[in-house]
Amino acid sequence: MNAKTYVDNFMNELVTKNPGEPEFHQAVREVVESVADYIVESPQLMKLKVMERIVEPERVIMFRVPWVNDAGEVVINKGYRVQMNSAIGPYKGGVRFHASVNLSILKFLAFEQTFKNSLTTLPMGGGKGGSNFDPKGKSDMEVMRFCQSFITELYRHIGPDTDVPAGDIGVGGREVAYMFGQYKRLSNEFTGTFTGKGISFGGSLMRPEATGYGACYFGEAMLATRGDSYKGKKVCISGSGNVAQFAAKKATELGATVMTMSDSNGYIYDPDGISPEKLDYIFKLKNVLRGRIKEYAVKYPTAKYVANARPWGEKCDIAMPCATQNELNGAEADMLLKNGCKCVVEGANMPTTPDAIAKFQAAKILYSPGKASNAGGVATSGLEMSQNSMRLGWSAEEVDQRLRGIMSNIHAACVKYGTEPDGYINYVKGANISGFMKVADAMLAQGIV
Ligand code: NDP
Ligand code: 2IT
Repeated sequence: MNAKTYVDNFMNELVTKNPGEPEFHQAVREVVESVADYIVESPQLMKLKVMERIVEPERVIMFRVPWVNDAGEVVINKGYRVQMNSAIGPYKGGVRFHASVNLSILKFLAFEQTFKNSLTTLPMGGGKGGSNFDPKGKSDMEVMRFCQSFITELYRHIGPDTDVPAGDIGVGGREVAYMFGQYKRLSNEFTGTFTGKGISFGGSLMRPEATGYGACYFGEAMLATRGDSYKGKKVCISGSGNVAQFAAKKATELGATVMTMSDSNGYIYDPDGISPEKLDYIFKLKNVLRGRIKEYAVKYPTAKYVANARPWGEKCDIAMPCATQNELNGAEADMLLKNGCKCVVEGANMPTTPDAIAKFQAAKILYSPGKASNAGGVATSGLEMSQNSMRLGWSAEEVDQRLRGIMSNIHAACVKYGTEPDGYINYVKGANISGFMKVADAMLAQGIV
């Protein structure tokens, strides 16, 4: 069978078996297209149906999350944990609280996580969980009660050697702490079952910074293949949450100027660049005041706020989508290319649509998929697990050194498996093949499970 026929047959069957899950289909198609050549040449992978098994979650837990809001009303949300693949380690991956959360989104994220975790070289399987709970505008006590109810069901399915959740959209230090507190109470154990914990109770230094910093380390490695760097570059960032904030901080430290940040209502563009002082304000605005990005343009009137728009029409050398899936489409890719963008580094998971990726690759600009360039977050979660197991903590410098080493190794793996005959590095192919090989190898060894 040739690779194209394999992909067509595989995707037809996947879509039939998993109707109404467009994000999951999109994530699977990308990986299957990358590894098809490799699979059709391996009788073992074909016969033992490794890819067919990888796309079927080992287990999906879906549950009711009832809680009481400050007005005394009963609210019911949906809770999920997708335990995708444990071939190379316990399930590992974040928890997302966002109104849009559904099974398709969590399956795509758990699927991506499986290959991302494999790329980190650390022993972690793939998982993802979440709820359609919307933390915006909720009081601390409402968030706490919701987290406690969520864990009252989930605690029986997770554990330090079973499944280790962490943060994602809508889940940061506050939510992880509330979930950890309830988990500890119900399990009567103090173990490293969550990562992204507070420093006073087993969290790793540098975990908050890790995803954004790691993305910039990866971007530096990409630019270095063309004798270039972040220095003197204009960077457009989307999002203003955990990943976006630390991507902006590191990009600035590396000598770039950050021009934009955004949230789901719009974006700000600062013609003078977001200086370190202005970025401090964004950290406070988002993490302490829990405000909206438009307030930046009120505080700094030389900046503009554009409602209901994304930042990709602004001129930049480097684009870092750090908000959510499918937030950069083909028309926006055309605008970035027209404005001279040379490098796209994904901080979010699957932020670039397939047609936009194709445009970047056809133009031969540097483009990295999130599963490679945002892997620093989960890699540092893996380092938090190691520290918890050893019952000691490393210094920030030590964690940062390890993070740099891991990002550099992931980059090298992408170069090894993704370099095309003309020398262009196809990071999508490189990341997918390299991530897949280790998982497939472990699955072949473990029999039909
Ligand atoms: P946060 O909740 O801290 O921030 C999310 C940001 O993205 C906010 O600015 C939010 O705006 C914006 N956003 C969320 N949903 C949408 C949407 N539907 N449309 C437009 N903007 C949106 O999350 P993180 O920074 O942790 O996560 C951002 C991305 O990075 C996600 O794709 C996540 O999966 C990925 N990621 C996160 C890692 C981590 O360690 N946290 C690790 C690897 C990847 P608003 O406030 O309006 O919702
Ligand atoms: O998408 C991701 O890699 C994350 N949200 C981080 C997962 C983790 O376990 O740290």
